Amino acid sequence: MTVSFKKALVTGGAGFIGSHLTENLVAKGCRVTVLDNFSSGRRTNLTRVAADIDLIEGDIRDPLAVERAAKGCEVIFHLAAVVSVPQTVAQPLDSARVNDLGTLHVLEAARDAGSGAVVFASSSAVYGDDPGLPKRESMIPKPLSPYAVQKITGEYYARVYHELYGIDTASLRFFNVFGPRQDPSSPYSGVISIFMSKAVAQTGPIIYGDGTQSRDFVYVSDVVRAMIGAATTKAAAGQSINVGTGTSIDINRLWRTIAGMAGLSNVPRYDPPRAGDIIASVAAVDTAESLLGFKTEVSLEDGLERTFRWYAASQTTAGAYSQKGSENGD
Ligand code: UD2
Repeated sequence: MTVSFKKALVTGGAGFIGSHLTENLVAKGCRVTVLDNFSSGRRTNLTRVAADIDLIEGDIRDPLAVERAAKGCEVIFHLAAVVSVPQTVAQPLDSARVNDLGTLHVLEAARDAGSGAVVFASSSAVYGDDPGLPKRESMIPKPLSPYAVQKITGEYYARVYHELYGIDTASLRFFNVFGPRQDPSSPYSGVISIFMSKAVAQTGPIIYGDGTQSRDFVYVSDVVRAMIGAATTKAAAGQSINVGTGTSIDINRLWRTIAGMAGLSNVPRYDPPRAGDIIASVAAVDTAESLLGFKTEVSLEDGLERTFRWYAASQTTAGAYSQKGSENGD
């Protein structure tokens, strides 16, 4: 399969999701520029495509770096961000320089370069603790952290750039994304990456609360398909669209499934719930279906199997996923 654009910029292309997107675009014959400051991204994530991409070490806080990276790019995928919620809580101003101003630099660079489309990586965090389920794009955002405020702000800017300047901007609200290369090194890393690293080390995890809280886990290759779909679908312009599966699993069952893959019968340790933890999260998927014709293809079981295999293989190759806390922004 090919894509209708020849040259794309991926900001944050050395990160977990960005590197999968970059590989997929390269495989489709697209010329890709990656802009990353390696604050949480890693060069090794791009090993397989290193010879095929233009890799620029630069920061989205620097408007000239973004402008240079965007030259000639028909499409921009904007994933670079401070991705740690606790980091944005500790440093609201510094994180706003990246997540708010950086996003504006990307949108300006798109305007300057004459890019036709920008796909912005947003988050289900914008829904906050709204008890309504499933989470619908029509719900009023209830951000509970600087991170969520910054994501909804980016969405509003993206929409305004569509309305004022005619760029086909689309914001995708990722639910709980998982897959190979997700970094498990911080306590706030995605729960699947943490459970996987525990399982391959043959130890039990910590479950916060009673483990009945549930999440909508979406496999990274499906997220990549949604991003490419959003870049090439006119109907997505100016819209905010959930990217999830429409189903959820609770944390107890998630651990039992992963433990089963590792042949483990460890009982997890139960600690008090995390402050601000929400009970349930699941995406309404009809907007993605109707606007993008998008449906997830990888089942949770398949995705977990693929992810488990990757963590198991990484453990034997010099700790490929072990990472210093500082690289994760902690
Ligand atoms: C997700 C996002 C976060 C923010 C938030 C908004 C990820 C990785 N995080 O947080 O950035 O957008 O949604 O709602 O996508 N848990 C354990 N043991 C562990 C780790 C986690 O029990 O070792 C629990 C945790 O308390 C929570 C669930 O697992 O109930 C999922 O945790 P998470 O950090 O993967 O994701 P979430 O939904 O809290």
